[in-house]
Amino acid sequence: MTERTLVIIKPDGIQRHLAGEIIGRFEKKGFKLAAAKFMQISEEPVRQLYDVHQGKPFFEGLVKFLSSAPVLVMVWEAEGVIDMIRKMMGATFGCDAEAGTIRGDFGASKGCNLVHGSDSAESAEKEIKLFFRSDEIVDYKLTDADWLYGTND
Ligand code: DAT
Ligand code: MG
Repeated sequence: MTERTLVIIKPDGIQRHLAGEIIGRFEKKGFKLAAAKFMQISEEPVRQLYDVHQGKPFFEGLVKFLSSAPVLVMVWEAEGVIDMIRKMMGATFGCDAEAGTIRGDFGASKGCNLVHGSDSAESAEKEIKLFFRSDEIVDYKLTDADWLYGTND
């Protein structure tokens, strides 16, 4: 089933010039970019994005970090995209993440981990709504979709 997921290239990803690298991985995998905004997020939407972590010791630091500098917020679309992007991101901390993943290849930190990706269909729906109106999500067809999904027979 076609899914959409929210991806954020976090402040460290932008400051370390890794936005193109991260987007390139998703493009080459064949995912469809459906929406994008370059912005500095204020604290309130960050609190909502991470509301499941409210009260944890790292929560306030996380809110400060995400709202401290510009980020690139995107919606990516594909069959099974939510789990595939989580796999491509790697484990939460760069120091634990497998080589070959975004966090494993480019990060060693426990705080700055380059990228956010929704962890379930429910989270994706909630998170996309925090940043995009439905008319900001672009509906179009990738011309190579049949080749990507093997439906070209
Ligand atoms: P993920 O980003 O892999 O979905 P998460 O949802 O568990 O991870 O946590 C959200 C963010 O909070 C994560 O990207 C980095 C930060 N974080 C999580 N656990 C932490 C911890 N124990 N110490 C410091 N920061 C943490
Ligand atoms: Mg998470």
